[in-house]
Amino acid sequence: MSPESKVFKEGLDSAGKTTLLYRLKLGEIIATIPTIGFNVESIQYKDITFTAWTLAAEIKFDHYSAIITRVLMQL
Ligand SMILES: Nc1nc2c(ncn2[C@@H]2O[C@H](COP(=O)(O)OP(=O)(O)OP(=O)(O)O)[C@@H](O)[C@H]2O)c(=O)[nH]1
Ligand SMILES: [Mg+2]
Repeated sequence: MSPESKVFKEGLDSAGKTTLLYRLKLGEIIATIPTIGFNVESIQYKDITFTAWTLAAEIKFDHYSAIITRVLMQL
């Protein structure tokens, strides 16, 4: 991973995407609720800075492909 990278995470409902995002950002496990839409956080981890997007599992690719395409174009 380059010093500044962008990461897009997608996974099954309750797979732990948001938990991992905030574990890296805050260094601790926080209580989460199911994501509505998506989370975006800029994270510094060791000597790497990256922007991480986690997308709600509830978002269905066939219904929201335009939204997802716009998100991916930011990466
Ligand atoms: N046992 C266990 N539980 C975990 C782990 N990671 C996350 N969880 C739990 O799983 C539940 C769902 O975690 P989230 O991080 O909200 O999952 P998500 O993938 O963001 O879910 P959506 O936002 O609904 O897509 C929470 O109760 C977490 O505490 C893990 O590694 N082990
Ligand atoms: Mg989530």
